[in-house]
Amino acid sequence: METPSEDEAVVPLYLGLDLSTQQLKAVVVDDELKILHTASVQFDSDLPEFRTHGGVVQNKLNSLVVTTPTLLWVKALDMLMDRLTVCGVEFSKIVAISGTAQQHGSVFWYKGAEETLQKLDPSEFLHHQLASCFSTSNSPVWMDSSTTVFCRQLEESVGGPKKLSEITGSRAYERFTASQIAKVAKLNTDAYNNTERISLVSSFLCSLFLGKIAPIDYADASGMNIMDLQTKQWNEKLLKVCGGADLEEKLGKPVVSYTNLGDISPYYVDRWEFSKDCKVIAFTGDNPASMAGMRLGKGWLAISLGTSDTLILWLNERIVVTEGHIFCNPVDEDAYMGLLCYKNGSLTREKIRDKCCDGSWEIFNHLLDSTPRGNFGNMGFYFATQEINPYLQGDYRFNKAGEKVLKFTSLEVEVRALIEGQFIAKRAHVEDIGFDFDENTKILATGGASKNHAILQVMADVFNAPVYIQETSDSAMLGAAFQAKHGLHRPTDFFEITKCLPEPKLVCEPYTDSNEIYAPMVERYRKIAEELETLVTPNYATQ
Ligand code: 5FX
Repeated sequence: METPSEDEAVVPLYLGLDLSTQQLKAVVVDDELKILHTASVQFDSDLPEFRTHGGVVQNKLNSLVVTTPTLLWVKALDMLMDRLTVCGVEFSKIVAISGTAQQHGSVFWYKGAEETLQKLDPSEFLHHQLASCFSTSNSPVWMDSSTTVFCRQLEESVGGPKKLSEITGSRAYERFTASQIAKVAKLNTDAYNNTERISLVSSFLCSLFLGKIAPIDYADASGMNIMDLQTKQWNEKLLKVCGGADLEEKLGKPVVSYTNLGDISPYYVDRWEFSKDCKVIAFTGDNPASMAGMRLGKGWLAISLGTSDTLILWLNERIVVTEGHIFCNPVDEDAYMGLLCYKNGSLTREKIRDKCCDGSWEIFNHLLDSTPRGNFGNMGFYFATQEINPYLQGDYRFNKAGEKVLKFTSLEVEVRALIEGQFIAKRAHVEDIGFDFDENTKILATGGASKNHAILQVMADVFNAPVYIQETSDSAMLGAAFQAKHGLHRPTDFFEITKCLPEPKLVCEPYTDSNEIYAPMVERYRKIAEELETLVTPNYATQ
């Protein structure tokens, strides 16, 4: 057999897509996973005809109802493909595609939609051909919180929130798909009855590439409140409460997250000159894809410090949790991932910075560095907006004797109380979700505040673990591109596929006495949170 000349040798490329709340983005990487091209479409500014704000439409009569016109996403894909062409992407070299999308949102395909997908005309835009393919023209998205009554029904049907969490990995949340489907089935029955299939946003985008309705992957399916995490099948009782006998068929069978679903639709071969052998790998949710993009393996905990703080962690086993979420692991079907979301992130940190430091991070860091670890026994918990976990709002300050105080004695104590308090609570929750802390624990810090060394030092000390950072941003989109290569090359392990990438950089190590100082403070936090929470009655509709 002749070896191909350099010109003839095909350099494989991989395409990763990310359909987030405000934009649709794509990245093309080479075989070494090096970024070659990126392109994006901003929903508000590039598609103004849909009149979205931040990519969504808030219902004028009921602000809890938040949706995105489904056709906007289709049109965004038409535009994105044009932009990738202008960038000079050689579609014929792409050997595999995968993608990711905001979690929990749903797409209701009208009867006959799959046939339309199978017979797409390559001379026409997708959005012209799919205009009448949706039985609800607006897709509920993760920001919707209008389904409280259906959440309670779901929990009651299986014996309470804890039982629902035991089955699905989470108690009922308004944004999770099961209660959203139940709402459509109950309040928009005609649309529900005319629905051929229901996709998550991720599997919907995947369907557009596959030319038929794509299966939902295990990791994103775990954000629905309807899949049994043990059997990885839809739970019969929950199917019944949400939709009825035909819901199982509408959802299709879920699959392992890195499943190779087969060849790309001929539409892309004819219209964009993709190779007919290009494979489509199952798409997943943005948090699981971020886990892949950060290459978060065993022993790693990712802490994203942004508008809302988010923690993602690798779990070997699953335990039952009533706060936080357990999802199937996107890169290893035998493992799980934990997800903890907090509403009080950078805005709360900025509020204290403005109050104590005239808006200066420099002064903030100076104050943080000038107070001792443990803050003389003072502890503070600050929730500028209603927090999910713990379910509290307001500022709570405690002195060394455990007494509630209205003010601390100095600004530096306040600043340290804020940062220590945020990490102490997170450490308690990470322990509660089943993460094993040991000498191999490593933290990956991401998001805006991960550039702040003083904050990262407190993180290292409270968690008693070294803190690392990584150059890359857009971890969900990159995770999708890595998953494209992983899915194509299975059974090769994900970490083998991605080992060509640079290692994260160590930025902070804990002081040797950190655990002695913070382990008792974590215990103190547990007691304080429990006591404070008994004083409030949760109104879960705001979560
Ligand atoms: C997670 O449960 C969420 O609702 C969000 O992180 C969305 O996935 C954002 F897209």
